[in-house]
Amino acid sequence: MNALLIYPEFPETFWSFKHALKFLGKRAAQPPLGLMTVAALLPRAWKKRLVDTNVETLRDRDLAWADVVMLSGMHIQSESLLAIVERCRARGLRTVVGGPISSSVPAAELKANHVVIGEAESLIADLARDLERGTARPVYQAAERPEMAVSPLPDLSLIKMKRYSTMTVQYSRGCPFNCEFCDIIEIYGRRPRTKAVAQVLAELEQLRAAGWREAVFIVDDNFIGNKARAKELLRALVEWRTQVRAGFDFITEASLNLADDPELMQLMRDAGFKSVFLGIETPDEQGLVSSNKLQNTRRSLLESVARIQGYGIEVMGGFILGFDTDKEDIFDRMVEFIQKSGIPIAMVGLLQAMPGTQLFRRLHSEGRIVDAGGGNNTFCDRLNFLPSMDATKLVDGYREVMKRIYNCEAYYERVKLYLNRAHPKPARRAAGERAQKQPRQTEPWMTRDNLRALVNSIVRQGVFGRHQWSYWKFLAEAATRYRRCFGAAMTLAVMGYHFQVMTQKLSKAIDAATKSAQPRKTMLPETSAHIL
Ligand code: B12
Ligand code: SF4
Repeated sequence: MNALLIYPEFPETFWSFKHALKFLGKRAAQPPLGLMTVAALLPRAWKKRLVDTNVETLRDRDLAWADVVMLSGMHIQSESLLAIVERCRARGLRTVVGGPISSSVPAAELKANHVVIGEAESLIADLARDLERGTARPVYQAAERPEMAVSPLPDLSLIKMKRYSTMTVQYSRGCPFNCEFCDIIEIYGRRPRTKAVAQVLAELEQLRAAGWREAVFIVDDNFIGNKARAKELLRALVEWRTQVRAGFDFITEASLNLADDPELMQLMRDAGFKSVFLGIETPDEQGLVSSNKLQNTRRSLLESVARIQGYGIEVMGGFILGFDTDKEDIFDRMVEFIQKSGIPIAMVGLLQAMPGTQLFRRLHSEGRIVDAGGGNNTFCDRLNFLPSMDATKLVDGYREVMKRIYNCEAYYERVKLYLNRAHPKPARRAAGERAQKQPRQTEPWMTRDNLRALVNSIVRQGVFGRHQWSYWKFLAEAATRYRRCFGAAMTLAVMGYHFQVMTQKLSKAIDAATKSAQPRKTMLPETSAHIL
């Protein structure tokens, strides 16, 4: 069999990082790890090719080569995915769709010959056999969530590595918490399943052998879902980094209780973790309680963030507006919190009721669901449910929050606050005191890619940008006050550009949506029953 694996295109969103990636000469942030894993699970005798439409064009001759097309994707990729399925159908080509989208969109709506719900490890052998025999069923649903020990080394040979800014490795799936709006726990479960240390090291070795030296994203739902196992891996990573002298920087996602464990934070720092994405959601305690985000309650969120930053780890934050508990002061409180947090990359989104979640079920039973949503909560101009606050006020308030936090001055203030915490100036020595030998914290930043990004940044932001004065002021400070962490400062300046461009686009999208707004009806219970 000739299997063509296709990854559909993402729309332009805050998460696409499109406007920052241009500076680096990259086409996408990360490769499709799901399809690379599926490819490794398919029979050896099959021939495989992968086309990621985010970095290359899907040509008719690719389709002509294939016996079967296998697609993966998130809910947000549905437009592109459906267009590809349609293109295949027109040629009479068999299609299989899997990935998170199949847990959010009813199988019939995906229009594929076969839909796979769940993780491939436990069902791919049956699917491959049935495809070979021509007896494949319309829907395959994994009966159980597989242990990670059976997850293979992803097939790295299928991707064009240089077109991505970051490579990915998955250590665990699932998260022990129970946030009402979360679909992670519905798709991947609440018991964190981890790979063995040797499996992770083998994946890193594979990347190293292929010449990768840039950042690696550990794409876990919650890297510290099982703290004891995470520490075991981190100790091994510290040792491995020393042995191979590999300059991988790591990025990951974790829960805020990371701040409660100094040993864990120290190990992450030692293992080369440079940033972590945390779901903070809201500065309003009532909102956290009502959405069951209890791990973020009964603490100072600001202090927790600062503690993590103190270990030299940048915090990226996820924030949500639109909880039933939100009052009209939530917008000011959100801006104030984000400014004080020193979180440069703040992903603020409108609450979205993702199909299959506890939130979706509750709102549905209250007759408040409007539609299944588009799978994107950070670049959206409307809600998929009836909120308790007036919907127009909520969307306008969201737009204002984005404009205020991505205003150039406000953004650079946060970057500086973070840099001060993560890279404090060495204390001045008293007269006569001898210098202590400190471990080297700064990595060589001036690689070819980074130099190119710096030049692009100076041209686009400093020469043609709309906020030249703020940019030059920041650049001057980065080169003087923050020269020991100049690389981190300039990387964040480039990221800021993406957020400024996207905020302007968001504002226009909201204007257009407000003008064409129609009265909205809620879904009838029977129309949504299949995705509850
Ligand atoms: C890394 C990551 C990203 C990366 C992009 C990665 C990429 N290139 O695709 C970044 C950070 C950019 C990102 C962004 C977003 N993401 Co994201 N992301 C992830 C994360 C953490 C890991 C993805 C991964 O590599 N997994 C590892 C692989 C091995 O797992 P997998 O893809 O699920 O594949 C397995 C199965 O699904 C199945 N399978 C997959 N494909 C196929 C195909 C076939 C044919 C078969 C048989 C089986 C099969 O088998 C595989 C092996 O078991 C997941 C969470 C997760 N646990 O997966 C969220 C996740 C995929 N993201 C999600 C979301 C919502 C987003 C955003 C829309 C967020 C937002 N609020 O706007 C954005 C959109 C991106 C954009 N450009 O606009 C959701 C998707 C929910 C859904 N139902 O669609 C997830 C599940 C997390 C969540 N609930 O929040 N994301
Ligand atoms: S901590 Fe994050 S991954 Fe875990 S249940 Fe809550 S939202 Fe989901």
